[in-house]
Amino acid sequence: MQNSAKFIVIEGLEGAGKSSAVALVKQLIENAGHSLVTTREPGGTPMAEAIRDCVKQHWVDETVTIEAELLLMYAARAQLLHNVILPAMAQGHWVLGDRHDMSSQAYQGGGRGVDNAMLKALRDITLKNFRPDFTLYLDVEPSEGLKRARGRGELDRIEHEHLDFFVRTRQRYLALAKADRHCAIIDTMQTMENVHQQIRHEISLFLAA
Ligand code: Z5A
Repeated sequence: MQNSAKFIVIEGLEGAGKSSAVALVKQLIENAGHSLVTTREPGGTPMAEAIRDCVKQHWVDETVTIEAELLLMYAARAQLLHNVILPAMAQGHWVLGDRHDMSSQAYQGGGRGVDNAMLKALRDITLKNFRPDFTLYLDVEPSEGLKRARGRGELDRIEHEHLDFFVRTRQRYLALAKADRHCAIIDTMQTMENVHQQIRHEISLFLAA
């Protein structure tokens, strides 16, 4: 029997509404009769969660280099892919990811200015030909996203970046999302109810395809 397990990813800036989108998509996929494993990046295995803490925390008297941040993101992704995502899919479970490789393309590529050749090399080493079957990119204006994220409490190291960083990250996200025929863009500068309605529509199209 053909294994039709799918990998779906939710992407977007902080405050885009990924957390509630993950909960909604999980419900829709499970209602369609598929068993589902959810993941988050960086994170999702004991080692990858330790990397998550490492990249998000503030380091006093030490600059976190762009290279270190980049390599840590891919180290965490390798752990998650080989220990969770691929084994789950091999058993027929669908996987829903809160962030994946598009985050590195957008944050490290767009935000930090890492060049495409380096990103491609790391992606080739880490993922080979593995790609999401479907991505929902939740678009938010950076100032609004940060306002929502701030409303939730203390900001982590990356969230402390200047607005410009998030503007570049969003530009890269939009360029990637528009170029990817397996990606739908959801405008989240509207009520949560409308956002969820659009998500339902996109997932129903994906399930029917
Ligand atoms: N990162 C990276 O640089 N490179 C990589 O390769 C990867 C990640 C994988 C991970 O942090 C950090 O690592 C992230 C990117 C970087 N850094 N930053 N900055 P994370 O996983 O904790 O990600 P996050 O984006 O910071 O999570 P978040 O702030 O929780 O975002 P969210 O899940 O999209 O937000 P939310 O919790 O769903 O919503 C935030 C609030 O807004 C909440 O109170 C909602 O009720 C509210 N909200 C959401 N939507 C709406 C609408 N439509 N209207 C009004 N209010 C809303």
